Amino acid sequence: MRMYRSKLKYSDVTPKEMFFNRRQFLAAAGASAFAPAAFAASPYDTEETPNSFEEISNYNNFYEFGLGKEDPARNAHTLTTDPWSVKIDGLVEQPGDYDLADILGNVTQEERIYRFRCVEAWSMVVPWRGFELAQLLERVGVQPSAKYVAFETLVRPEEMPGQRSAILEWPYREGLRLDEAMHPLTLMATGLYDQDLPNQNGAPLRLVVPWKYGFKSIKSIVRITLTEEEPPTSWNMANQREYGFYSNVNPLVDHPRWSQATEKRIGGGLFAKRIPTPMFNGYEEEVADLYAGMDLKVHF
Ligand SMILES: Nc1nc2c(c(=O)[nH]1)N[C@H]1C(S)=C(S)[C@@H](COP(=O)(O)O)O[C@H]1N2
Ligand SMILES: [Mo]
Repeated sequence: MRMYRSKLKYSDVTPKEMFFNRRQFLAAAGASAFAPAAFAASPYDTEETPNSFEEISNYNNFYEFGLGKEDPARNAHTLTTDPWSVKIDGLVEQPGDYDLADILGNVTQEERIYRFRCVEAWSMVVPWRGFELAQLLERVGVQPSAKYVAFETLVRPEEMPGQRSAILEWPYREGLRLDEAMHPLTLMATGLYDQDLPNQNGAPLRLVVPWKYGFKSIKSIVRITLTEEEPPTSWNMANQREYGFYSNVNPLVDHPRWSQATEKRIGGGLFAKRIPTPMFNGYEEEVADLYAGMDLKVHF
């Protein structure tokens, strides 16, 4: 039994209380002879206080549903997320159209509380529910020549009003190097707090790569392709100078138009102090090795 299915519902308490209760519970459980391992917090959980469900689901970037932060919450109810299937193709042993239920039936989901840092310099802390992307890639079998993973969002202009104009080139695309995709921090999220993802957060299946700027965490995924070459990605295609393929969170490399040294935590109120942005968004210990020997100013 995982935390998100526990009897104490997140909705019963504020996120802060929940977080505190859980830590207390863990401390108590740890002292007993039969500590329920399934309740263990992920070693990857941040200690920072999660944002509320309301904050996470009402302040979004999802250009398929408009440019304003409140547009996705207002517009994304039109998206049909069931049935849903994901085409997995390219350099894989078992390519095919995988039904979402089939994907979820062959992975282990868990809760992960991650920091989330948008390239626009705002941030949140989100309790995701999801599974490690590595589990899915291992299941379909990655061919030895594969070096990258490309992702695509659904194209369905009838349900996605933003796709009726050329804000970006649709589909929204993202990509990771294979070792980044296989990293245990890299999550495919299906929910947040105790429920399925709200449409505006990328239902029914979205990527979460917590050490990279938010735009790498592509939403409502319908295609995953293993490739040999670095795949084209939406924001890099739109503005190569401002958005690199890597887009690792880095307080030392400013965006050409603003500093990345600090961030505004959503929900902090009008007069909240900006907080410093840590290297790799706080996941330096886990991921720095992936970039050993690389000049992070060049490969930004
Ligand atoms: N398909 C798609 N995925 C997307 C986006 C988008 O516009 N379309 N926006 C990205 C950006 S810029 C951010 S910051 C995050 C926002 O995720 P959230 O709304 O769940 O906080 O989604 C990313 N994934
Ligand atoms: Mo973003």
